[in-house]
Parts: sequence; C-alpha cells; structure tokens
Amino acid sequence: MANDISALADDVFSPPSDSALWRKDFLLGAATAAYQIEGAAQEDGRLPSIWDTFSALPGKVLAGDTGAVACDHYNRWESDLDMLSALNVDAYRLSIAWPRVMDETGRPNRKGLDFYRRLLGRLKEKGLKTFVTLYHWDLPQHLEDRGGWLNRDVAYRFADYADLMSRELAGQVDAWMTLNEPWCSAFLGYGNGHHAPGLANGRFATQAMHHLLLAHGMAIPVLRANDPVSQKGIVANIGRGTPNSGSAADRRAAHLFEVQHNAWILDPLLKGVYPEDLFELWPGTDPLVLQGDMKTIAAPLDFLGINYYFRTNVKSDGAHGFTEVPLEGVERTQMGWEVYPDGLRDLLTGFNETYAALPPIYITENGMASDDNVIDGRVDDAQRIAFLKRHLAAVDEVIKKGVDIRGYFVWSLMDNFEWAFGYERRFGIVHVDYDTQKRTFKRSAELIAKFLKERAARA
Ligand code: IFM
Repeated sequence: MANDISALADDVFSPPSDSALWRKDFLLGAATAAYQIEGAAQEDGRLPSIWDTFSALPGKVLAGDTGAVACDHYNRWESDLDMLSALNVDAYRLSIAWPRVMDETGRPNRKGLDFYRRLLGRLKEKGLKTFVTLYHWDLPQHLEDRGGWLNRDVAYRFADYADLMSRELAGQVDAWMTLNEPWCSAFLGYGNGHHAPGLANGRFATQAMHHLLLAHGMAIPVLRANDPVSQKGIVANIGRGTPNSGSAADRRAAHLFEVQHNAWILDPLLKGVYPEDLFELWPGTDPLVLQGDMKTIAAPLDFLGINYYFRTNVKSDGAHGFTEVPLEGVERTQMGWEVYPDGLRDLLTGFNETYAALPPIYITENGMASDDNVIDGRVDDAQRIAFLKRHLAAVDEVIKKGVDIRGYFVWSLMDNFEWAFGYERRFGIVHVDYDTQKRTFKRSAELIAKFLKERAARA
C-alpha cells in the first residue's frame, strides 16, 4: 500500500484535461474554524464558550488539551494569510467566534469585530473569496447556562447574531454559512455527550437539532436582507452507511444509518419535514415543533455545503436500529476512519435524485488526519495526497453525472485543535509545531500550490 501511495504522489494534482478542477470558476480552497485555530481565549473581551468549559473538564479531551492557545491564529493571522495565499487557492472558509463579537446583552464587541473585519479585508486584498461560517460549535457559555440549544430562545439569539454580523461585515463576505454540521452539535453535544456541552439524552438531541435548524431558517432571511449580494447556505456532514450483508435487515440498517446521519438534516432543509424513520430508530424522541417552524427551516438556499470523511459498515441490531461492524483490511486514517471516496460519489448522486430542491453544492470539508512529522524540514504526507486525489476524482465523476458542484475546500489549512482528540490528530496540509508555532508546508500543500499555479497560468 505504501508504495502505491507514493507512486500517486507526484501527479496528484494533475487531473485529466477534461476535469472540472481545471476550470477557474471551480473554487479550490482551504478551511478552518475559530475555536480550532484562534486561541486568544481571553483576549479583547472574548467571552467563554461551551468548548472552553467542556475542554477544561477532566477526561473530556485527549491529553487534557484545550483551545486556549491552539495555533495562536488570533495573533498570527497576517502571516497565516500570507501562507494561505502562497497556496494559490481561490477561497478560504473560516468561522466567526460568536463569544468574541457579542456580549451577554447582545451588544457588539468592537475589538472582536475588528479582528474579523481586518481578516476579511486582507483576504479581499489578496483576491480570495471568503466563505464565513457563523456557528462552528462555540456557543457562548452564557447561552448554554440558559439551556443552550435546548432552549428555543437561542434560535432567536442566533438570528440577532446573524443580523449583527451581516450588518457589520456586508460586502466582505462572498458566502455565509449559518451552521457547521448541526448533526455534530445536536448528536455529539446533546445525544451522546462526546462534544460540548456533554449532555447525553436522545430526546435532547432531536430538540437541539430542531432549534439549530430553526436558528438557521430564521437567520437566512436576515442575511438576505442585510447582505443581498452574498450567497447563503448551511453546511451538513454526511455519512455513507453500507450493509454488512445483502439481508433485508442489514439493508434496512444501512438505510436507517443514513436517515440518522443525512436525512435528519437534509429532509427538513430541503423538504420541510423530518423523516418518519428517524422516530422508528429513536421512538418517543419527536421534538416540539411549533406551527410555521418547518416552513422557516426550509427557507430556500443558494448553496449547500457538504462535509464528507468516511463510511460506516453496519448490520441490524435485531431491534429498531443499526450497529457498526468495522471492516477488516481496509485503509484507515489516524482517526480510524475508512478511506472510501465512493461514499462521497454515491451520496451526492443519491441526493441529486432524492431532493428536487437540491441547490448547488460546495464540498466545504474533506481531508484526513495523519501522524505527520517534520523530518529534515519536510513533511511527506503521502497518504493524504492519495486521499485528496481520490476524493477529487470522485467529485469530478459526480460533476460529470450532472450534479452541480461549485468548489472544494480541503480540511484543513493547518493542523489544529481536533475537538475531543485535542492536538494529537493532524488534519492540516500545513504542519504546526505547537511548541514553537512554526508552520511547515506538507507535501500535499506543495502539490496543491503547484497545481493551482499551473491552472492560473493556463487560464
Ligand atoms: O475538525 C472537524 C471540523 O471542525 C468539523 N468537521 C470534521 C472535522 C474533522 O473531524
């Protein structure tokens, strides 16, 4: 396997001449999120978030890591943006830290806002498109203290936050994304407790999801009113479930897996209903839905952001649900996730058939973690190079099948705080030495930069 991967390394970003990746209007970019890179947790009036609280609790994050310093991007943003533009990418996806820009009473924190204004201004000067996520999991702790996403009121507070941001930053943002991966916020945060705020109750998960989606739906018209030129969307992580056998029970299990991972979010957004099968899987967990909520949630989108990482092989649990059966002998990443680009292809072609209202798609995250080390000043991330090549080929295949995919963002620009796994798992195409904060381009970054330079020269 290792030899195969290095054989692929050199031509990784030389896609066939008819590939969409050569088109200048197909955006290639890199992505990050505030809590994972910014650090400066107490600077300039930033308030605590649920991840500050959660990561300080013993046993919640590997090695007791927190995002207090992270990549110190808050202080190093200028050199980080120079590094980003050296990659020759078209676009950058970042998130705003809600606790940095608004106080408990909803008033703006000017210092926090200025940070994003400067950052976005510099990105524009460099000619990069800006994709801005409003909520990438760092809920202000004072809102969690009032029930967090279990409290319907937080959806209204989110709409206020979207209002403030789009009034302040109108004209600096090409694409707004309301939420990143509501599945993770709802299920990992309130359903199994692996993420902040660490609650574990199935009923909580569905209610939190409802309020997240409601927050999204309320924010969309606000963003449209304040910043009509930009695109508006949301980002969903999607999971491929495959059946462990051809039995009807296992096929049903794989279907239920995808209901829980995909349809739970996409059906309300694109059809205005929750999938009934969800409540077969989790009986008695129907959220409280008020009149008009589903219409609000199904507000038309300009685009859908899709994050894809791996597949899960499942069998029936003998009752209402599914259970994972890990496959042997498959390639896995440092996360233990299977490398399975066909899953991205199959899910996207499936969504294109299922959802009449499917808007244009950006792949807003795709990438992998590996145990990367700097050796003689270089990082040879051969597995990542092969991973990116194969997933980009899958994207290309889907485009050829007629799915409207407008761009692809690698996760992530640089190694960062990988939530419950702390700093051990390295997703970056740029290596970060957390002792010195030195950044080193990995081989994948060098190849991306080389391809994009060649693409620009051909245009
Ligand atoms: O690091 C995360 C990111 O914050 C959200 N999507 C998945 C990534 C890898 O786990």
